[in-house]
Amino acid sequence: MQIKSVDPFILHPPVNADSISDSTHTVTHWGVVGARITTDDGFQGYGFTGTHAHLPSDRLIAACIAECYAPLLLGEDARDGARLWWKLANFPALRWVGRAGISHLGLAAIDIALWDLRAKAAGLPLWKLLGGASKEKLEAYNTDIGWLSIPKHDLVEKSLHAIEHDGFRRLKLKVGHDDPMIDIDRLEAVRQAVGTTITIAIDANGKWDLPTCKRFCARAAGLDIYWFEEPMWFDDLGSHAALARASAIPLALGEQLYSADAFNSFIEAGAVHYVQPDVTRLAGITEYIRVAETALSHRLPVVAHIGDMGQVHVHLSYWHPATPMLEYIPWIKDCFVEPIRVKDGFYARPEMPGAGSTPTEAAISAYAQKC
Ligand code: 0YR
Ligand code: MG
Repeated sequence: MQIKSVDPFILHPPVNADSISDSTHTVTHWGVVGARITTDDGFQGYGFTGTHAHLPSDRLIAACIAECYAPLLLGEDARDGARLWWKLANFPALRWVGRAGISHLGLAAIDIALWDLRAKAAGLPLWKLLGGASKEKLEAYNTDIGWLSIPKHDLVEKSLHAIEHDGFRRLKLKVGHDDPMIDIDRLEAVRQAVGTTITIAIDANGKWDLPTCKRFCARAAGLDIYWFEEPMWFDDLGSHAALARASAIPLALGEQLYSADAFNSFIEAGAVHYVQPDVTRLAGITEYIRVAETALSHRLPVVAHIGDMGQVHVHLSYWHPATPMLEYIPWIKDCFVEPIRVKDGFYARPEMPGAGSTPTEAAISAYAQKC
């Protein structure tokens, strides 16, 4: 399986609504920025990272794939995934300019493509290549009903529809207004409408500070919040450790952490309860596995963040024994040969060989941008 070519691609499919907002940003499209790796025996592996579909920065990732990583991969054996990850992650000139950010997102795309290749060559879905499924059914929790751009009345309607029509039992709502009492009011309305049996998690996308979070958590105490995700600035370990001590609401984070080392710090400090690695940010599946295994060895649940909108993470979640559920945002699924599928609140298990990362010809012709 000698690597013959490494080609970048950029797709910009639209999100489900005209636009959606969380506490930090508004998006109209999702960026699928990836690598296609071809081998001499005719296999093609695809991997990608997820972005806000900002073409200038997407092109930086594509250039990193084509100009920095491709020359290091040509002629290599695609079966040597672990060795190649180390080679790319530790190439001195690249490590000098980026152990996070653009180069890391590019490495994620390449690592996923290499796993996709190996799974296709083995004739197995990724979860099977990794060692088999740890569960019969994987529950989905719905994030797509809870954007900050949705007014309170619609938030209640959408929550009820997701439960009664689509069979979800778990929801996640965005929070993070300048006045946190607006968020309390929205949460109270949803909790009252859905009753006590539905799980409600919340996500501030890093917006607030420690005093705001303490005040918010005291007011939210009766609402049975399943977890509070990214309450404060992503790298602020001390404040998360302090909030974990001050509040009974469990903390979730990880979608902005770039390395196993960063997760280690949060886990060792008792600053995270639900560990949320993301292959699209963590330089791929190889580093994700390190994080998930560390979390399991600390007996913490692993609930991936889905920068890939679930295509790869559904495999990892079916496989990893510490994963009880997976986020659901259905923006880009129809771009893929085997789209993620949720029925009655549970993910269908993918069965095609590969990592679920192969885009369709139709998606490429509809959404491709010039690299
Ligand atoms: C919107 N999921 C998140 C969405 C997501 C973002 O860009 O993808 O809110 O990163 O926090 O839990
Ligand atoms: Mg989040």
